[in-house]
Amino acid sequence: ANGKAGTGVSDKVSEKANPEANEATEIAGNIIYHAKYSPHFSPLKFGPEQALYATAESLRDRLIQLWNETYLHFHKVDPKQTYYLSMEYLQGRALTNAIGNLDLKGPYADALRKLGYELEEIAEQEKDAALGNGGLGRLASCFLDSMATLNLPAWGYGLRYRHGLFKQLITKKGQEEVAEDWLEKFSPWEIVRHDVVFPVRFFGHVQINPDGSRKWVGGDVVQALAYDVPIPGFKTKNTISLRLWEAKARAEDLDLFQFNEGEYELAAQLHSRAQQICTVLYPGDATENGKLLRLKQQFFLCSASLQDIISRFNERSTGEGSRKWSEFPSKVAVQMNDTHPTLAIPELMRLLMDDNGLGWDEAWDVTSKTVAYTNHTVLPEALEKWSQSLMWKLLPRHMEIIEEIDKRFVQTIRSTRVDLEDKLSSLSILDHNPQKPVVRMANLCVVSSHTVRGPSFKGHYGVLLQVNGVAQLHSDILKDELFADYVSIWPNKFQNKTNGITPRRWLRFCSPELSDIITKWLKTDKWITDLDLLTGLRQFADNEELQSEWASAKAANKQRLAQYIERVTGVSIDTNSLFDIQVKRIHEYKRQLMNILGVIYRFKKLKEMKPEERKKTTPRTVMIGGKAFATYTNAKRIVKLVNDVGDVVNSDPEVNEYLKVVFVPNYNVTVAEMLIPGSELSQHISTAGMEASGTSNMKFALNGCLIIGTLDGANVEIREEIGEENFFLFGATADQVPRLRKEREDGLFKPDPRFEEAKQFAKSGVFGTYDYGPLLDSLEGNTGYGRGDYFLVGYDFASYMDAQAKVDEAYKDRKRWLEMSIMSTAGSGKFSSDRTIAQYAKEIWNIEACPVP
Ligand code: GPQ
Repeated sequence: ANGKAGTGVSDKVSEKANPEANEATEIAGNIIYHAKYSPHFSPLKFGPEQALYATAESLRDRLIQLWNETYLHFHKVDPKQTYYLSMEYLQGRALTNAIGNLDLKGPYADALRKLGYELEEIAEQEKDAALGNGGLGRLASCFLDSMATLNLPAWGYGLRYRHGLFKQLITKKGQEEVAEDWLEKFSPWEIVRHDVVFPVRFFGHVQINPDGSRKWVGGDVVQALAYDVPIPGFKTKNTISLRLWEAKARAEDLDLFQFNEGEYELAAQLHSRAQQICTVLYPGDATENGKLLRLKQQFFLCSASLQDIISRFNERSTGEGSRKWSEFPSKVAVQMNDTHPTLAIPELMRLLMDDNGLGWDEAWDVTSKTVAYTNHTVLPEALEKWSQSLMWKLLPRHMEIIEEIDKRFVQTIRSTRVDLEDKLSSLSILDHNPQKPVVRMANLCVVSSHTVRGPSFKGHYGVLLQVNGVAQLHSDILKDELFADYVSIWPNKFQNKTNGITPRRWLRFCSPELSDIITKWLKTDKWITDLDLLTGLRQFADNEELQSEWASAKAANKQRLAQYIERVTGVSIDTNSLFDIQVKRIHEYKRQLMNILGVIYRFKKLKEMKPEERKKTTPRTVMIGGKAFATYTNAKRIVKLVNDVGDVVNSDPEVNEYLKVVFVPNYNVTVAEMLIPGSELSQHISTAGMEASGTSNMKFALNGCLIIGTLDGANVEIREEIGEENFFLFGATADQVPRLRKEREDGLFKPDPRFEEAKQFAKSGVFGTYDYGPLLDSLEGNTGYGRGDYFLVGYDFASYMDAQAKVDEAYKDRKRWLEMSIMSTAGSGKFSSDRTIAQYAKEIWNIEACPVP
């Protein structure tokens, strides 16, 4: 297909003149036009990369058109609109998604063929936009797809990081991190808005005016410049925007005098300070604490986005004075994706009071009716706390406002709830611990987002319950534990919104084979936007014809995956073996260590078997992938261990027919799109109560992959939907965990002998010279959490191994396995992000669809 690579652009212009201009010819002409006139590359070459950029630009033309229509329509109708604030978006690639959502796959494939290329080959040239760390960022991206598809008046706001999540290299040392460079050439999808610029201040001080009003002045001011990434909905005109802010210094910030004196660095110091803000994605995932730069990033996102939101409100508003501002919550909903954008609260208060003259009560009323907060974790170390002194330095006016919010809250509780007096030290926003006074961001969110029981007429807010968790179990834990005392103050403030995933990217586009079979058997493709229709497959789950089609789609996806694995790791895997996958960020609570210990035990047993015994076992290929935070030592040791085990197992001629172990490097959205369709078993094995939801579990189930898992996060609901007979369950339940931790710590139970055997074998040196002692000792000794085996690997290992044995047995009965696989897909309808977003729209935001005619 590369035949024409290397030839010049002008050779193909004649195609444009083809009189029989069908859609494909027109598109081909368009692509050529961009290759020729968008001056990114020299015109002499039209290789796959040039073809990618030109193809993307031809699509961007359409997206801009649709985006303009959508924006004008929203402007005219002026509905209430949602603004999703997130520090992370894991968009992945955009080409296949845009072509699919615009329903242009056929014409684009034909057009590219005319130019000598296959669409898939061109799509593979694209780099992932990885402006996020893991589940939270990918969730935001799935949400955007659903908001557009449901025609909702909604926007995403984020930061345009110059470098996204690091690239993971696997070397002899284990994981190494390399800076990622998605903007190396440029991104063909973004549109810079030179007219959308807002000033954002840092540091400085608060000035008190003669009338008593306050103003934040001085310090550094940087410009926030908007870049819009169009987000097309599936088969709808509605195309919304992901607005990413970039930080820029002003021209006058360059000190020409100093520059002329030869003091180049001093002269440009404001420029370089501004530039730092969006240089890298903060590589934290749930457990890492922030620094000054991270706080700057958070405030930068909040301030720019709110100024933009307010200016749009002003543009569209017809009211005047305070009446106008009281209408703000009926036009604007701000959703905070975890506490990272919490500064939106004091910033909105500041903008309303200091820039628009509202009094405290008015500003508070507007703010608390506007913001809502989603919690994504109960891990205590992941609940953001900012040092008060850092906050006073960087954001003095915001600290005044936060103090006032806190003071009023504490006063109200003191005067109305004497019973909570002794709880106030943990309920208040400011923690005055003399060692380390901090601001507790989750508390700020909960106190500030009110339960609103306003009049429920069209265009106004109804009964809005404004703090939510991301799966039923997680939301219950929030209510019963983390936020229990707040529940006693505001019983109705808390609710659940179980996460979801977009069925476009995660089934329709990543597995066209399986999608076509589903459409054939359901006799409609409406399931793509109405995922509950998948239940229609249940009646055919034991139909042999469907099963055989299902099996061949799976086989094709396994084949494709095997080729990929061989290409990136050099390991050749048996496509008849059970493909067993665990991919997610590496974290002790996610228990990749339990997975690999199970593999080690399996390896040991296989070694001990006689050849004819081995033949009776179920051959497996275990794939593990994921990134470890750069300074998270135990996570990096786990990566190293998996790789070392793989090296030994895969080169063992006695065993490698029955077991292969592969570490899949650089796990990201695109790799997931390859792995998930080819999976047969996936592992979601976190310690119960610790994984807020999980979302890859939903993707695997949707693709007919069986789950081995604990009763944690969304696993609970997946099992409910697909049936317990189709789910390999094991492990302690969330309510047992505290007691078991105590017992484990006190040495009150003896771990399963298989656990001890696996651990000893791992320590014995069979897997190389690296010292795994400290890692394995975390399963008994001191983990830094101060208690041994905090994640209960030792406790759950026994039931885990038993469940794995059931998996081996089940896989031998191919017919039954296929039936379970079909039942998994059939029961996955609930986990569409369309369902999740429809619930947010109705129960939190009170917004309605606004389809472009
Ligand atoms: N999650 Cl707090 C992240 O990916 N990053 C974070 O910083 C926090 C949470 C995840 C969480 O661990 C998963 O269980 C969820 O499925 C996911 O957010 C989306 O809600």
